[in-house]
Amino acid sequence: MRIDVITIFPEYLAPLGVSLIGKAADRGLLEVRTHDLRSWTHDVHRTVDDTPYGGGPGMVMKPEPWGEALDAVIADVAPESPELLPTLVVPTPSGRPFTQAKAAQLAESPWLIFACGRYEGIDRRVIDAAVERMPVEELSIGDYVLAGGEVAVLVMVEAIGRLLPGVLGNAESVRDDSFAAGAMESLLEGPAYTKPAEWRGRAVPEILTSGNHGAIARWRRDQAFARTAAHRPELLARLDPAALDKKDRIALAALGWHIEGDRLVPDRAAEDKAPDGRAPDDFADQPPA
Ligand code: JFB
Repeated sequence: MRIDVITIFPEYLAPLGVSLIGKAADRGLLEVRTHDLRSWTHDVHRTVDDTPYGGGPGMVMKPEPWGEALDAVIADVAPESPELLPTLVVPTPSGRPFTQAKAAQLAESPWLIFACGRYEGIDRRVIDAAVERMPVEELSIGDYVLAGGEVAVLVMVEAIGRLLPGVLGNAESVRDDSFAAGAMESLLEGPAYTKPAEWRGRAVPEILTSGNHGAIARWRRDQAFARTAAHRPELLARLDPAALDKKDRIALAALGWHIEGDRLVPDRAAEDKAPDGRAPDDFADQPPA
C-alpha cells in the first residue's frame, strides 16, 4: 500500500516512521510519503489560510494550495501502474465514523491520500472537486474536537496498517480483537494476564493455567460479555441473537440481558438507572454524593 499525507506539519507525522508502521515500511509492506502543503504556495508568506466567507470565528484553508497539492500527488503515479486511482481520506469532526470495518475496507486499497486540515478546515470546494476525480472518504475518529487532522491520520494509518498482510506476526492475529468482524464484532476483549502466576498476592485466574483450551475460550467469551455489558451496553444491543449459543445466552442472562424476538435487550432498562441518572457501575461501590 502507498500512503501520501498532505499537511502543514510534516514533522507531526514522524511517529509513522517508528514501531509497527515504521517496521512495516522498512520491510516494504507499505510506503508512507509526507508532503508539506506550503510547498504548493507561491507568496512570500507561504499562506495556506484566509478569513471565512460569511464571517465567523477562525480561519479556513485556501483552496489553491490544496488543488495544486492533490494534482501533484495524483500525477506522481508509479509508471508500472498508470491506471491506479487513489482514495482521498479527509479527517474531519463532521465525517462518518472511522470504525474497524472502515479500517478493514481502506486496508484493501492500494493507495490512500490523507488531507490534513487545520484551523476550521478546508474550503469545501476542494472536496467537492476531488469527488469528481476519485473516491473520497470524510471520516471522524470520535466525538471530540481536535485542532487538526494530523493526529486522526496517525490513528487511522495505525489501525489500517496493522491489518495489511504480513504486518502483524501470526502470533498476533487480529481475529480476537475487539470489533474484529465475526465472533468479536460487537464485543470488547476481556482481561489479559502474563507471568508470574502470582503477583503481589493476586493470582492469575486458575482456568487460564488449566490447559483446557475449550474451557479457556468459553471463559474468555464470558469475560468479553461482562466487559461489554459494563462499558458498552449499546454494543450488546446490536449482537445478533442468532449468533449466540446456549452458553452465550446463560452468560448474558447472568448479566441481566435476554432475547426478545430478534433482539438482545436488558432485563430492566429504566430501573437499571439510579434515580440521579448514574449507571449501575457508578453506584456499585459508592453512595450518592
Ligand atoms: C479533523 C480538525 C476543527 C472544525 C475543525 C481540521 N474526531 C475529530 N475531531 N476533530 C477532528 C477529528 C477527526 N477526524 C478534526 C480535522 C481537522 C479536527 N480541525 C479543527 C475544529 C472545529 N471545527 C481542522
